[in-house]
Amino acid sequence: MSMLYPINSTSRRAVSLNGLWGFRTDPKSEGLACGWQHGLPAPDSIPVPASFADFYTDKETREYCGDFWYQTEVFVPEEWQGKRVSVRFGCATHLATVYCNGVEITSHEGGFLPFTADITEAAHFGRENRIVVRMNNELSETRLPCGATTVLPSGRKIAKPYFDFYNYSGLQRNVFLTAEPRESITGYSVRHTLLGADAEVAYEVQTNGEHAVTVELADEAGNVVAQAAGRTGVLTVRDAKLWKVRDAYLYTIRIRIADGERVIDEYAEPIGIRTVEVRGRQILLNGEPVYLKGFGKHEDSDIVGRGFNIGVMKRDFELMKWIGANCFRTSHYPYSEEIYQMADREGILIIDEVQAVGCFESLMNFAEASSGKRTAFFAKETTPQLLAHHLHSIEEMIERDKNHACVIAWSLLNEPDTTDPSAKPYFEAVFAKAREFDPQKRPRTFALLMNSKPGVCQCHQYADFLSLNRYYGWYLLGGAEIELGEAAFRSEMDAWQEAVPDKPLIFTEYGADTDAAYDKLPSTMWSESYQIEYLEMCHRVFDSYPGIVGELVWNFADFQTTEGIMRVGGNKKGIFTRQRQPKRAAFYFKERWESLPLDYKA
Ligand code: CKX
Repeated sequence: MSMLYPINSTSRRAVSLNGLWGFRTDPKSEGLACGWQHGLPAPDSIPVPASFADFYTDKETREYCGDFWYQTEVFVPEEWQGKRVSVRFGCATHLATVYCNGVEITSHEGGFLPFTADITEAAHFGRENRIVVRMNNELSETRLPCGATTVLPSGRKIAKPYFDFYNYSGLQRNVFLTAEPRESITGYSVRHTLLGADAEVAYEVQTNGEHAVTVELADEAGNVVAQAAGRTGVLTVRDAKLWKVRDAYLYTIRIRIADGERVIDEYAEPIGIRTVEVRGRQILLNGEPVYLKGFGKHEDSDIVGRGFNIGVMKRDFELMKWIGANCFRTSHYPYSEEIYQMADREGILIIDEVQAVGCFESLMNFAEASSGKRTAFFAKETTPQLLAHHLHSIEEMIERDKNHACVIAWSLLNEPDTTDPSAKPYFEAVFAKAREFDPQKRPRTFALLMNSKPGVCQCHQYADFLSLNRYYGWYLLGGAEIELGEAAFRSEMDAWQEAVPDKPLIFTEYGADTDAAYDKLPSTMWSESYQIEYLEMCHRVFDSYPGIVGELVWNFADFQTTEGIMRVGGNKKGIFTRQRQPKRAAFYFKERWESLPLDYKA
C-alpha cells in the first residue's frame, strides 16, 4: 500500500475530509450485527482530527474502551471516473475497518500510522457516499502499545495501559479523499552521498505500471538542478546546499510517469540532502559531530487530546527554537506526518519512535523502574503475534518517514524488558528489519529503562547508539538524598563507559515532575526550584562524560496520563505547561542550550 502523503498535482487530487463526523460508542459490539456499517443510528457529532475523550462531560464516554464508530458523507466528483479514489487516514487508533456505502473496504491495525481505503469500486461517482469506520481502542499484549483491558462487573471495559500516557483514541489525524491515476507512483526513496561540494541523490521509484519514469530535482528558486530517467538512478547536484541543523535547505523532487509527452502521474515533495551516521562515540550529520539538545515529546494538548492541531504544532516548534533545542524523539509513537514536514523545514532533528511501548508488565513502568524486578515479557505465548505486529509497524513507519531529512534515527522500543535472555531473538528480529527496510541505513536505537543496566541488560548490543532513560534524583534517591542520586548516577555511567566504550550514548529521558508556579525555599520535590536543581545535577553528570552526546529531557510539556496515585492531572515533567507556557526550568535550558555548541564533545 502506498504511504505517500496526499498531494495535488497535474494528476492527483487531495480533498480534506476534516470537520464534523458522526460518532457512536458501541459497548456491546452490536453495531455490525445491527447494520451500522450502512449508517449510524442517531450519531453524535464529533470533530476530526481529534481524540474523542476530552470533549465529553461524562466519565463513561471519556474513559470509553471498546468498539466505536465514525461516519461521514463524501461527494465523489463525476470527473474522477477512471481514477483510483481512496480515503486516506493519517491514523485510526488502534484498530479500524472502513466501509463505503455499506461495503467493507479494508482494515488496519496500529493506531499511529496511515492507511488508505480504496473505494473506487464501492463509490458512486457524481453523488454523496457514506464512509463508516468501525474502530476499537482496547489494549492487549499482542498489539502495540501494550496493555490490558479489564471488564468491570457492569460489563464496562477499562483500558489498563502498561505505559504512562492517556489511551487517547479516534480519528486523530487528517483524513483526505484522494484521486490518483490507475497507473501511479506508489513510493520512492532517496539516499545521499556527499562528494566534496557536490552530492549524489540515488533514488528508487515504485510504480504499479510499465510506463517510463523520470525524476528531477529543483532548488528553492524552482530551477531544475538535476534530472534522470528510469526507476532507479542518480541525481548529481553540483554545489549542493546541504540540509543542516536549524539551517534547512529543501530541494523539490518531482517524479513523473509519462507516455511520450503525456504525463500519466506526477508526485512532488520537498527533500533535504544530508547524510547521517554513527562513528565511534559521535553522531555525524554531513560528516560533522552533532550534540543533541531537546526533548521527548507527546502529541498531547487540551480538549483535542492526541488530535493533530496545526496551531499547537506551530507553537511547539517556536518554543523549541526559542529554547535552543535541535532535536526531539517522537515518544512513544510515530507522530502526524505534518510534524515531520515542519521539522524538515525548520532543521530540527527527529529520533522516530515506533509505538513499541509498554513491553514491560506493569501498570505504569515507572513503578517498577528502580525495583530491579526481572520479568520475561518476550517469552510469552503471545510474543510471536506481538513481534509480527511490531515488525509490520516498523515497516510502515519506515516506509512513511524514510525520505525525511529530519529523521536521523529509528527508536524501535521504549523501555522494554531486556533483563531476560528471551528478549534477544525478539530484538535481533526488530533491529534486523529496521536495517532491511531503511534505504538510508540510519542508526537504530531503543530507550533503556532504569532496570536495563550494564551487566543486566541483554540487548543493548543491538543499538547503534545507546539511549538511556534515567531518573536518579527523581524516582530514585531524590529530594534531600539527591547527592546519593548523583553518586549512583555516576557509578552507572562509569559502568556504561567501560561496557560500551565505542558507541555514542544519549539521554532520551531524565526529568522531575514539577507543579508550574509552585515553589519552595528551600526546594522540595515537585517545586520549580527542585526541577532546576535536579537538572543541574544531571547536566553535571552529562558534562563529565565525553561519550554522552545528547540530552533529550522528559518532557517538552506536561501531558495527560491515566488517573492514579502517582499523577495529579497527568505527568508534570514538562519544561512547558500543557498550555505551552514556560516553567522556570525553560529559562535555565535556554541559557544552557544556547551556550552549548553544535559540536559540543567533538
Ligand atoms: N519513562 C522510569 C516512560 C515515559 C514516562 C516516564 C515517567 C517514564 C519513566 C520510567 O513514558 O512518562 O514516568 O515520567
